Order: sequence, then structure tokens, then C-alpha cells
Amino acid sequence: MLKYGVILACILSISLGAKTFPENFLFGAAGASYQIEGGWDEDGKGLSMWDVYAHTPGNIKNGDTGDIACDSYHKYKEDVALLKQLGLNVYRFSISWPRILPNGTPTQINQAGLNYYKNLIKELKAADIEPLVTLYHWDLPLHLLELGGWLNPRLADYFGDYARIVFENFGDDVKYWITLNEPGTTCTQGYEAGIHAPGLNLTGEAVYQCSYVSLLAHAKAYHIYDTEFRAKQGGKVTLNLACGWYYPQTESEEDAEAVRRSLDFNCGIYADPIFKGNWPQSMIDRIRERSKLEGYSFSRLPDFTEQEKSQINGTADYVSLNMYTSRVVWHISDYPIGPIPSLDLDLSVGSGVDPSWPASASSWLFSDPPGVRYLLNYLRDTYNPSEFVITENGWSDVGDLDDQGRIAYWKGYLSNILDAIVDDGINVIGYTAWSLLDNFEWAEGYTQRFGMIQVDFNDPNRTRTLKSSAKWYSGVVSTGQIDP
Ligand code: GOI
Repeated sequence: MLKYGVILACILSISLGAKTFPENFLFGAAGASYQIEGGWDEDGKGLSMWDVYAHTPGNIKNGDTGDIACDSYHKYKEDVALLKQLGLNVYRFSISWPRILPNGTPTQINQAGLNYYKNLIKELKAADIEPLVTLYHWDLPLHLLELGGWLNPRLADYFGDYARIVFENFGDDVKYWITLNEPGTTCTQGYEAGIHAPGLNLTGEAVYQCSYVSLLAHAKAYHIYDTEFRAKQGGKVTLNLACGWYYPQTESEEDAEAVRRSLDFNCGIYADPIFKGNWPQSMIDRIRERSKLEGYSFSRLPDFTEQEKSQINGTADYVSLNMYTSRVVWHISDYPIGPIPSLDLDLSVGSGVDPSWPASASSWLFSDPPGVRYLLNYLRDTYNPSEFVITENGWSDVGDLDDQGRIAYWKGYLSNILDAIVDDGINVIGYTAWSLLDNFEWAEGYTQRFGMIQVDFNDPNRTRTLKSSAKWYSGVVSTGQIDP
């Protein structure tokens, strides 16, 4: 009966012109090691900077940690069964660097760590679910933090050695790789704002050094894949980009400039180097100028050598885009030079939101569905990548099972993504919703929930329960249409 209903609905909607996602579109969900695995000190895993940061009192709401999280280290089979039950065909997860290399270096390889991911991938393959794997989603081995973390250019070499071990072990089964998740978030929240690990407030300086080192590390891993693995493994590698969309507050030329600067400082900072071989010109010019006025003999934004430019240029086989929200921005006439430089002073943009946008439980996240379509068009026009995967997009609330706010959000964003595909001809080949499970939301602990599946963090079993949005999303996946 239900089957005929679905067929009838399909015929009706085709005749009414409802749009359909492409035949082989990858529909899935995402998660990340520190946010879901737990098992923080099990079976030979080393410490990451997030273990230490979360264990330090005062850093995380309610003193929460990722020590157990969703316990996916033990419950991964249940996670895969849920993905399968929902009919999803791609799972985005990340590998914990210190679970495989306890001190971050190849001097010790933890077989139990390799086995965990081998088993997870085997389980996914058996369920016909494509793994989309992030090598690094913020859990840096502590030893490498002590060696300078993302401020030490040698981190690129360490990351390359780690990437090689991952490609060697899993590359036969993984065709979509992401090197680093949202380097911009680590560099701004971890080194500028100091509210993510490693908790440093080295404003206006470390943020750019961190971005520079992140790009070197990404490029190192990309070329290792290219020269040692691509021919036999045939996968794709990219750097993840977290971009928002920006609207000008007024029609003025200054506010139009503020939009361009916001795109450059937040998105172009990584997209320009990997697609065009250098920082956005607005960043080069502004940071050099302000550094000079501050008395520096060099720019706080590191210059790339010609060799580095060519090493970084062209290191994206596809775009992995995390997109959540939009901002309304306005120009601030250049901030006066002061004793403490910062990215905000360099950027000189004010920002807010449109009062009509629904607010989530996260202070920064508002729903503006058309923003994703504008952004996809902008990225296509600016960088002309061959394909896009939207690797994160999601909504936070406080965890209710009947999560109508999340459904409304995903409905709006997916409709706009579908319009971008069908009407604008943009090659979006996949979408992994953030997130499969409620999980450890970094500095917010477990106070904000992004999952389509609820996890009971008070229950030692970490019982998983489908929310309304999971059922709704499952319908989209099975019909390829937004409102079947
Ligand atoms: C992902 O990062 C991540 O990959 C996942 O692991 C994670 O679980 C998931 O998202 C969900 O969070 C109030 C201009 C205070 C400057 C409001 C505009 C600070 C600063 C709003 C807008 C926003 C998600 C910090 C990407 C960092 C939150 C990137 C989202 C800082 C604000 C702002 C605000 C602003 N971002 N992050 N911020």
C-alpha cells in the first residue's frame, strides 16, 4: 500500500514538476572522531590536544568531555546499522591521529587503532555505504602540540607521514578523502579566540601562521597521495572549506567591499591558495599595510615562496564544503592601529543577522536557506571546481525527538541545493548532513545537539533513538525529492 502511495506520489510530483536529485547522488551523514568515539585512553591510543583541553576545568560547558561521547569506539556496528536503516549511502567520519600514532609520529603504530577503522570500513562496505574519510578533525596528538602544533611548519612533514600510513592501510576502500577539517576554525577558535584547543589567544599572528602551516600540511598529504597512491587507488583528495554567505547591509560600495573581504578572510583564505596558488589579494594588501604601520618589517600574513605556491596550487580534486549560515555585514572604516593586532582589526567588518532568520540553539547559527545556493554559485564562478560534496550542514537544538526546527532547516537548505543542481547546473554530487548522532559539541559540550539521532548521554548504553528529522531525511533519500 505504502509502496503504491510512493509511486503515485512520484508520478504526481513529476507531473507537477517536482525536482529530483541526480540518480547516483550520495546522501549521507557525518561525524568526527573526538565528538563520537570515546575510548579516549583505550587500547594504546595516545592523548590528543582535545583530551587535554577538555580535561582542563573551565574550558567546556558543564565540565563535559569526549571521554565516552557516543561510545562509537564500541558501538560502531550500531552506527552503521542505523545508517543502513535510514537508507544512507555515504558516511563521513574522521580518523583519530593519536589512536593510530599515539605520539603522532611513525615510531609507534598502534595496531588496535588501525583495526578499529579497518572494522568500521568493512562494516560500511558490507552495508553498501561509501566511506568519506577526514584525516584530521582537530584531535592533534599532544606530542605534536608540544612541538609547536599548527605554528610549526614541520607539522606538514609529520602530517605527511601520518597521511601515508592512512592511505596505505585504508586507501583500497576509501575513494573520497579530506585532509583537514575546517582549518579556519582551528586557527581562529584555537589560536585567536582561545576557545578551542589549544586555547591560545595569540591574536593577529598565530591565526595566519596556523593557516599557512595548515596549507603546507594539506599540500604535503595531497602530493603523497598523488605520487604514491593515486595510480593504484584512484581516489580524490581535498581540503575542507567552511564558508558562510554574506549580504551587504546597504547598497553602498563600502558594504559590497565588506562582503568581498568577508568571503576572502573566511573562505578564500583556504580556497584561493588551493585553487589559485596564493592568499586572496585583499588579505595580502591589508595585513601587509597594517603590519607595516604597526612597526613590523614583514607581514603578519606569511608570504608563500614560489615553490610553496606551486606546491599548494591545484591540490583539490573536489570541493568539500561545510556550510551552515549567513551573516549581514557592513564596512567599518579602517580600525586605528593599536598595540594588539587581530584578525578582526585586519578584516574591518561588522556583522549581524537578519531578524527574520530562525535562530538555533547555537549563538552563531541562523537559518537562511538561499545562502547556500548563492554560495555554491559564487564558488563555482570563482574557482570552477569539477565537483562539490556538501560535507556538513545542520541545525542545533536541545535534543527533542520531534525536531521540527531541524526538518525545516534541512528542507530549506536541501531545496536550495537542488535548485543549484537543477537550475544553475552546479555539480553537487553528495551531501553528508551534520550530524548522524547527537555528540560532543566542542566548547558547548553536550548542551547543543546536532543529531538526526538522539543519544542518551545519561545512559551507560548511550541508547540511540531516531528523531523525526531522521525519518524525514530517510524519505528524501529514498525518493530523491524534498517533499514526497
Ligand atoms: C563544524 O564547525 C565542525 O566541523 C563540527 O565539528 C561541529 O560539530 C559543527 O560545525 C557544529 O558546530 C556569536 C563573524 C559568537 C565572526 C555569534 C561572525 C561568535 C565571528 C556568529 C558569527 C562563529 C562549524 C564561530 C563552523 C566557527 C562557529 C566555525 C561555526 C564565531 C557568532 C560570527 C560568532 C562569528 N564559528 N564553526 N562568530
